[in-house]
Amino acid sequence: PFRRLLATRATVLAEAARALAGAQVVVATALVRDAAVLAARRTRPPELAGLWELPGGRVEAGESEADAVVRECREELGTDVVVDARLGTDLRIDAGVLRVHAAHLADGAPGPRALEHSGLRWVTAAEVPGVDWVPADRAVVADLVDLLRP
Ligand code: 523
Repeated sequence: PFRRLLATRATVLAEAARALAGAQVVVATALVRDAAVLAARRTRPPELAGLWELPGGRVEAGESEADAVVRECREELGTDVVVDARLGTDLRIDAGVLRVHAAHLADGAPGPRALEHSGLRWVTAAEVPGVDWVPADRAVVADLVDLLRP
């Protein structure tokens, strides 16, 4: 019991330290076009390779979450997006916390291309639950379905 108490305290302290340090925020983009959302197939790390994600990445120092969404979509998809509303709640991931933002293509922006992924697909509300999502993104499936339903 004493060892368990110590272990519990260590966990609590570690969580408090992370919160004080400010957890790393990773943004993900629910890019919507014609009632479908863009899913992108990851190439790394090995445990996530082949699984589908909402594209995004780490927010950099001094950058807003919306700025990070726009930058990541340029880097990974070669296109310009306009950021809409937050989707779902904070999702705990190993890297910190994942926050999903809905977005749409900017006027006249080209269609997304897989510059860093091994594939892209547009997924309808009916198809969203059946996609082989990375674990964190699976938690927003219900929110994605709501977002895509008229
Ligand atoms: N996720 C995740 N879902 C999701 C994204 C964009 C990211 O679970 N939709 C996780 C995967 C990684 C971490 O968040 O563990 C960082 O995402 P990554 O690798 O796409 O972010 P980068 O490219 O900014 O990070 P670097 O690895 O530093 O290049």
